[in-house]
Amino acid sequence: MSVNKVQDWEFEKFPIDLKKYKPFPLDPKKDKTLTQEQKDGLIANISLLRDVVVFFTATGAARGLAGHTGGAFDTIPEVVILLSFLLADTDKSKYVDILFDEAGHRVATQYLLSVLDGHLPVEQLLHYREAYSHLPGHPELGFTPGVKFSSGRLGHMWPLVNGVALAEREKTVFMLGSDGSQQEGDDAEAARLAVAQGLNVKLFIDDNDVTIAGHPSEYLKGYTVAKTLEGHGLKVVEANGEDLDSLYPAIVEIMNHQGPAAVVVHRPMAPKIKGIEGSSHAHDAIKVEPAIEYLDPRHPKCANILRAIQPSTYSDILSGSTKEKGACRVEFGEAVSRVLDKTSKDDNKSKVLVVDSDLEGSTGLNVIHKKHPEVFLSSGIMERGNFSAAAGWGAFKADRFGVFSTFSAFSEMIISELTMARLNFANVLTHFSHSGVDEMADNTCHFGINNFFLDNGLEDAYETRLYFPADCTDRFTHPPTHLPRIVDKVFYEKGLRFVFSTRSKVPWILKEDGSKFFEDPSYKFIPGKDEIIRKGSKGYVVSYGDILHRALDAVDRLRKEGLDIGLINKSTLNVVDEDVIKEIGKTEFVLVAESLNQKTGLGSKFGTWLLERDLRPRYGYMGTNKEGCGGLGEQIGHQGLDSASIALKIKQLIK
Ligand SMILES: Cc1ncc(C[n+]2csc(CCOP(=O)(O)OP(=O)(O)O)c2C)c(N)n1
Repeated sequence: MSVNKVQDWEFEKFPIDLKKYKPFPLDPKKDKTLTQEQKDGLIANISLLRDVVVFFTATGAARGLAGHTGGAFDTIPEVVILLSFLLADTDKSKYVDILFDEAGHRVATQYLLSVLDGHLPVEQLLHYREAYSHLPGHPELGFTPGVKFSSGRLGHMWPLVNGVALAEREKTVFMLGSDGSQQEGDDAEAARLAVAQGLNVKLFIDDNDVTIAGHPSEYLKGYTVAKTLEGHGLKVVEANGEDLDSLYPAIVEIMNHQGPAAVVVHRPMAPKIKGIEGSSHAHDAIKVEPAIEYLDPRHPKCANILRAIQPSTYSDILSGSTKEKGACRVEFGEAVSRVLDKTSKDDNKSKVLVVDSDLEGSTGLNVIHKKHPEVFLSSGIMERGNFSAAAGWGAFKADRFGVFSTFSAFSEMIISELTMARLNFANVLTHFSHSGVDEMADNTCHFGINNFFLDNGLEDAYETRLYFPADCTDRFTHPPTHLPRIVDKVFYEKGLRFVFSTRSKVPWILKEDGSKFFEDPSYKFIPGKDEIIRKGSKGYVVSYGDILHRALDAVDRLRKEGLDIGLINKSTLNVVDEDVIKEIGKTEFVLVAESLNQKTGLGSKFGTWLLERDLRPRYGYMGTNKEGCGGLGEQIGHQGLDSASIALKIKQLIK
């Protein structure tokens, strides 16, 4: 369970005095320039709110819950000015009073607004991203008091904001934007609609030239936010975000323009925070040391609280698997690199193209970037276009293979592109990391649970295979285990091949004699064949991925009680292994346990597969069935997918 030392800490409600925040009204029609007093007031408010953001986002970092600081910190000047506009709109006739944000990871702003609006007690901010704190990694409407919209998948907000503007024609709608989110194709569509319809949408785009993997000016040459929007027909004004003499008039100018308009706000990310300014490290939650250095001279109490917080610990050592764990998502890059090591750089270059979408560090592609730059393409946050580029590379000519990767949640974005890739006989190996829900403090919008949507071709279509490795190579002992064997086997196969991994590390699956199951030299990965992890006669659990070791713990415990229950690892998710289904279908029960969506996952199909074969064991299935609770490992218990819940379900199926 998480250790929360802050609750024992002696401090008045919150160690920064938010009463010092003194908002005042501004009307962009009348207050076209700022008096010195207004300027000073804005500067004081900006500085105060920025300190609050640094402090409470750093509590997430201190607990090991990650999070984001820089983006929210950046946009505070725009937020403070917009709050002044809202304050001047006394009869609420001019503006929709929501600061929509297309970069949902900047959720710290929304939590702060919720506090300022009196919906959240300020001390709640100290529980940023903790499980059950109702402060998850992205804003969720209906989940956090005072939060007014849901956001978190980049590029998805502006199109919705257009709808709000269409519904409230007489009002102006604000949206905070980012140079990362603006890379998404949906934003281009939204721009066209906003211009065609003359919508009163005003964008305030933090153009800090930082995203997760680096600087757009380096990896996406030719991309400029301002020129893009101008090209679509918006009114665009550029400003220096750290100079009110530049920022305020720019904001006033677009506010007085009828129709869609944007201020493109230039600034280095996290300006003046020593150690992270201008770097992509500022995108994530600020690390404790620079936060302490920043806060010590301003709010020593905050710095002391950060020093006192202990990282959350979450331990679930289970029987049947090792206590050590490995990161399959990182190992994917290693496994691909090992395949590429076998051929010359020239050969690789002519055959393989690996396309990243700004997540190389999270999905393991950075290993390929480093070891095999000859095949690597850094690209922007443009999953649809990037997937299709990988597919186009892998189509139309034999012996070419595209590789693509991002989080599983965003697999939902490429479904249509996938259909066209299939109809063009494309050969693409895609790694979707962050599958399931484990350790997803980013919460529901980042759940990667609809992976079966990817198997959306017809029975006679070009081949689609979904693979979910159970464990990865042990960095210390090295013999290949499950993931590298799968990658090695399928890398140069034809068709659309998907490899899934989880955000969380997973342990190594053990045989009953204690040796590693997938390290056995006699083990061969055969696509479409299930692995029998434990043989049983009474009934079977069918599982895979991050639930396999949890199911194994449940099965082993019940076996010790004398119940002869077996366990299957269904590593090829979408192919029926006729031998195995026959064997398990003849036992008393079959339980599918998985972390994908209970509505669309394996469990929603397996029962049909059994009935089609006239196999009628008692049948149960369990998968992700609830919106998230935030936090890390707590997500699994929240979904009832822990080993105790699996054991209970097995017992319910035994008569
Ligand atoms: C559709 C989608 N793709 C990828 C991500 C993962 N992601 C979260 S933030 C981010 C970078 C965003 O950069 P920017 O919006 O400029 O924010 P900043 O770094 O300034 O905070 C990425 C790639 C996502 N949330 N949604």
